[in-house]
Amino acid sequence: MSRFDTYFLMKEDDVVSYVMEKSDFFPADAVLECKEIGDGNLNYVFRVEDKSTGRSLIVKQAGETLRISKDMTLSTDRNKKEAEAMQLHHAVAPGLVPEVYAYDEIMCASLMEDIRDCQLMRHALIEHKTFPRFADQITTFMVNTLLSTSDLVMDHQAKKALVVEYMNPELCEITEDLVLTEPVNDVKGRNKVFPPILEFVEKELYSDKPLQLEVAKLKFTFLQKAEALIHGDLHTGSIFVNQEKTLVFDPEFAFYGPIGYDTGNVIANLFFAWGNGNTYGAETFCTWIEQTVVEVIDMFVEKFKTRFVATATDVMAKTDGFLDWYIAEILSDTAGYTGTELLRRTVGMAQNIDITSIEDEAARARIDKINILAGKAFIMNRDKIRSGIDFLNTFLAVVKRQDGRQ
Ligand code: SR1
Ligand code: MG
Repeated sequence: MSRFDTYFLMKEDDVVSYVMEKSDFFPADAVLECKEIGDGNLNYVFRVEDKSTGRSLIVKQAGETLRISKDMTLSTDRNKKEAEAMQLHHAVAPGLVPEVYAYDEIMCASLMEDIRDCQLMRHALIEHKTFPRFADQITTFMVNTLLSTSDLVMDHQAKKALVVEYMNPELCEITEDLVLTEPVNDVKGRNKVFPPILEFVEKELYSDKPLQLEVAKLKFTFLQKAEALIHGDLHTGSIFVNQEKTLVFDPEFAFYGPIGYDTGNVIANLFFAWGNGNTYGAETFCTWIEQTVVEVIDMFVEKFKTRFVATATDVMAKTDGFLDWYIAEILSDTAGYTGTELLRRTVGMAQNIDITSIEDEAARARIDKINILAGKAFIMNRDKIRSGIDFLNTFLAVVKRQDGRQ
């Protein structure tokens, strides 16, 4: 009989006993120290370190209520699918995903590799650090995980089995509400609008009927387009980086959805970092962000084409013109979900510290307005945005217009 035979939410001391009992990662004489280091909205993340050797691992446990709001509950076994998705990603994108050592169905906890030599990308970007290998590595991650789980490559029956296996209704509903409804229609009254821009949000989001129609279409694309096993929450808080490496983790929102949801999240979160850098006059950093936006889109397209030629199996997908049509659809979705992410992190309940850490009221309001207008431009013009430079120019044109008005 062990006290870990029944689920409970662990504290730091519990986690020390837990790893000693449940894993052989540490020797019996290890001097273990545990610290809760999670800063996400959902789960508890513990680093356990052997002080005598410096070896460490991560324990991630799901709580019954969410960290962001005790009123929101989710089933605790949600982390099982996340662990499986990480293992799948680790297999198709080696070197770009931390290793999962084990998943415990009772404690709803996974034990995984601790990436000590990297920094959470959002924190690094707030320090205005640049990462020359990021565009190359994140596009390899996305192309490998997305293309290889799609109907372009997989046997269609095997792919359908994965669609069933990765049904993720609870987590998808969070996205359907928080990202694809509430930014333009605050039905649940949960939005957190920065007070100085309340009137602006009323006019630009809550009263804009054509925008609401386009967001409705993007919501139904998200609900219905089972294109690939997407990460589902690919923002800079789900990525570790250093000068050599990029590692993607936290795929708890993974399900079969539109490829452009992942690519769009990456692009929007680069723009949040730009907003912080621009506010504080970090010019070299902003130039790097701008180049990275262009490179992420263009490298994604190039690698997608190359890997398609090497691995596509569907005979009709090899029809002349099909690949170009398919990529244009992905880019349209990418632009649309870049837009919804820009909107939801600005007015929704789950915001980004890149922006919320801006203390000067006028500076914060300026960036919020830019992100709202850019979000709208990406959504409304998504069928015309077809290259990396189109993504960058869409954003910079809004910055120029908005700054000209002030
Ligand atoms: C209620 S969860 C809020 C947000 O945190 C996660 O990281 C997802 O982005 C989700 O939308
Ligand atoms: Mg997360």
